[in-house]
Amino acid sequence: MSERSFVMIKPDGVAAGLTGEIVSRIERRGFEIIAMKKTTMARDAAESHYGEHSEKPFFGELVDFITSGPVVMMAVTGPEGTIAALRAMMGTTNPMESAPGTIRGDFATETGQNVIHGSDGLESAERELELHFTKV
Ligand code: D4T
Repeated sequence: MSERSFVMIKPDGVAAGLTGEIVSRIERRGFEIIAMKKTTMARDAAESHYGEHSEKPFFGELVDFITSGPVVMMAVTGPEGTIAALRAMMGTTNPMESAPGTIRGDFATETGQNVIHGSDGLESAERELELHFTKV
């Protein structure tokens, strides 16, 4: 059984020149990147992507931030457990609590600008892949 996830380097990560480092970590771990693109997310796509947070006080800032510059989107596959393993590589949502060695633990300090996104489950992965890569 294989599993696929939607992974995205956020505008802060792209602006900091972390694309190569993050792509390299994903590849060296043994996961396969089956699609990748650099794009600036449209506002309606961002509102849909973060739809579960639409009532949260940080929603407006979140959408402003994620549409503020180019992101790098990837469809990543690997064996069963890949979605969770990618989340573990990323670290916790609040980077100040992320372990050293994780992407956020090495490269971020703020929850609102935490460098990377990865789907948090099978359903969200399929939803996000369809939203951002209609043909993957
Ligand atoms: P994403 O979805 O970006 O990978 O983040 P997480 O899965 O780790 O965390 P999340 O869905 O809880 O939050 C989505 C997004 O909102 C930002 N955020 C979150 C924020 O700016 N302030 C907050 O208080 C929280 C909880 C960061 C990630």
